[in-house]
Amino acid sequence: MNINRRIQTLDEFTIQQLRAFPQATGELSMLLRDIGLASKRVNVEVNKAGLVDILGDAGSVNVQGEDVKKLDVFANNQFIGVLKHGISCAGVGSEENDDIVVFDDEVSNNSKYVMLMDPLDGSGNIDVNVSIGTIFSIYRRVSERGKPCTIEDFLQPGNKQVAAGYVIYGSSTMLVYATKRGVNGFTLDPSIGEFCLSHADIQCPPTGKIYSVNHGNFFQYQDEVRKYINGCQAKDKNSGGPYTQRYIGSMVADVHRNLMKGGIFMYPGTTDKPKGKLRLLYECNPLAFMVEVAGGKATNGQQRILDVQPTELHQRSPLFIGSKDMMEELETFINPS
Ligand code: AHM
Repeated sequence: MNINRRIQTLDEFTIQQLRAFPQATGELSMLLRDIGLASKRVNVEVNKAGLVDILGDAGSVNVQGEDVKKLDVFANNQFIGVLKHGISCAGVGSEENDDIVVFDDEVSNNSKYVMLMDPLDGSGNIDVNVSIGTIFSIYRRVSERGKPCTIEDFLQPGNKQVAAGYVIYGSSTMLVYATKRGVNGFTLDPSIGEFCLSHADIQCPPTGKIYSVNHGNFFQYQDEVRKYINGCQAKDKNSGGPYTQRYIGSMVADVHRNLMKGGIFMYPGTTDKPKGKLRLLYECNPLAFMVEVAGGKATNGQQRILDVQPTELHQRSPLFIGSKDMMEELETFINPS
C-alpha cells in the first residue's frame, strides 16, 4: 500500500470546504455526514437484496399511487431515523410520506436545514439488479428557528437550494453532491466504509452523444418533442448524429452517466400525463441544481426548472436536463424564440 497517497474522505472534504466560511456553523457538514451514514446502511441492504426477504413489494401504495417496494420503506426509515437523531435537520419531505415529517424536538427545532428526498429512485429496478439511487435536496428553512419547521420551508424554488445530491448504488456506490461552489463525487471504499473523493470538480461536457428518453411513450409526446427525438436519430445531424439512445429507467443512473459523459435526459409530459411522472421537489430540482452547477441546463420545456415556484409537496413536472449545447439545440424545437 502506498501510504503517501492522499485520500480525502467525505467528512474531511466538507470540513475543508467549511473553512472558506468563517461564519459557518458546520451544520451542513454534519447533515452531509448523516446522509452518508444513512446511505451506507441502505447500501448494505441493496447489496444483499438477493439474499434476504427484502426484495419485492411491501404490500402498500404510496402517495403517488405506486406500489411501495420493501427497500423503499427501509431506505425511507433509515434516512428519516438518522436525520431525526442528528442535529442539522428540522424535518424531511419524502416521496414515501404524504406530508412533511416534522422532527418536533428541541434540537431539531433549532436546526438550520430541511431536506427533501426520494429515498430510492428507480425502485422498479430493485428486483432485477439494476442501479438505483437516493436523491436529496437541502434548503435553509424560512420559518422561525426554535419552532417546528413548516410546509413553507419545503415549498421553496430550486434556486434556493443550499446543496443537492444523489447516491447511486451501482457497480460501485457513489455519493455525488453539489453546492454553489461545485460538484464533487465520492466513491464508497467498502474496505474502510468511507466515501472517498474520487471525482473532484465534476463538469458536465457541453455536448455528448447520448439521449435518454422512454421511447415507449413516443406517440404521446407533443409534436416538437417528437421532432427533436427524430433529429437525435438522424444521420445528417450537424452535430455528428445519430446519437446513442440509453435509458435505464433509474433517473439517477441516467443523469449520472450523462453528467460524466455528456448527454440529454428527457421525461416529457404525455397526452395522459401532461406533467409527466417525475416530482419537482425531490427529483427534478436537486438534479437540475447539480447539472447547472456543473455547467449544464435543465428546463420543464417552458421555464428553467430551478425558477418554478412549487405549490405542492408532491407536484410533478416534465424534465429536460443535460449538456448545455444539447439543451440549447432542444430548445430550438420546443421553445423557439
Ligand atoms: P420511481 O420514483 O417510482 O422509481 O420513478 C422514477 C423513475 C425514474 O428514476 C425514471 O427515470 C423513471 O421513473 C422511469 O419511468 P418510465 O418507466 O415511465 O420511463
